[in-house]
Amino acid sequence: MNIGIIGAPQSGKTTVFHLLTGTEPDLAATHKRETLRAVTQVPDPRVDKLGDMSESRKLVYTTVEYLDTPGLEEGASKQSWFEGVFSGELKNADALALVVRGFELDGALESPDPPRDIRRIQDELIFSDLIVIEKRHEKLQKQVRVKSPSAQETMELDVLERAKAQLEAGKPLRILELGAHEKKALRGFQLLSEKPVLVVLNLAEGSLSNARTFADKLTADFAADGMAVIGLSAAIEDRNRPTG
Ligand SMILES: Nc1nc2c(ncn2[C@@H]2O[C@H](COP(=O)(O)OP(=O)(O)OP(=O)(O)O)[C@@H](O)[C@H]2O)c(=O)[nH]1
Ligand SMILES: [Mg+2]
Repeated sequence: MNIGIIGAPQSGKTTVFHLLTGTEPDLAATHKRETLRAVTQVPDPRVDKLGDMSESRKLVYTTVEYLDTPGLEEGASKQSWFEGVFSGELKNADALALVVRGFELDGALESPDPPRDIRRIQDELIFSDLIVIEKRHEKLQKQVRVKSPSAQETMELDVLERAKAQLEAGKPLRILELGAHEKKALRGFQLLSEKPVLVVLNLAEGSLSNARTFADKLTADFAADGMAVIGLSAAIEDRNRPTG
């Protein structure tokens, strides 16, 4: 299982990454615009038990691979972010953790506004998918003009048109109702707005007692987009995690 951690700059993505993977931050590398990758094993008492019972078989834990990405910035760097991380490496993720800043940060250009940040990132996912879908749609349309389409191509054309309309309306593919065959037709494109999203609302330590309330509010706002929300304070959790 592959999880891509995405979000606006300085939202706490790298802190969440270290928290989830149990890796130590490399202070010299902080804020370098690069992606980090780490694999963790999911402890599973059932696997341990099987291991005790049989010495001959090799038992493996489920592994989860996390990918930490640079923040999305407006302007010139947006293009490289898109090409490098976004459409590139993130494609393989099975799910996305969208980290949003809920804490005040010295020197930040904007005050925290989780719904704004979620919408911004979602719009990027949608925009990125629209480019892919339009390209394929155009190509297929040209093809069926010279040669009558197979049943498979007719179905694909229909799915592409529905996906296109969904994205143009600003809605993620996650919530487009598709049959099993239709889903399969889109799978190869590894579309970003189709991936499940868990919003990680990253709060200041002082707001933690209200984490539930904040998270419930966001859940209500984004349930229609098929997103789930959790509230935490990555900085505190990271400080408190067991070492060694
Ligand atoms: N108060 C508070 N600060 C946090 C929290 N999580 C992260 N920070 C701080 O926010 C800043 C950014 O954290 P990072 O984890 O580097 O954020 P990022 O999203 O990886 O940043 P970029 O990769 O530069 O986009 C650091 O100064 C963190 O100490 C939190 O839960 N509460
Ligand atoms: Mg980072």
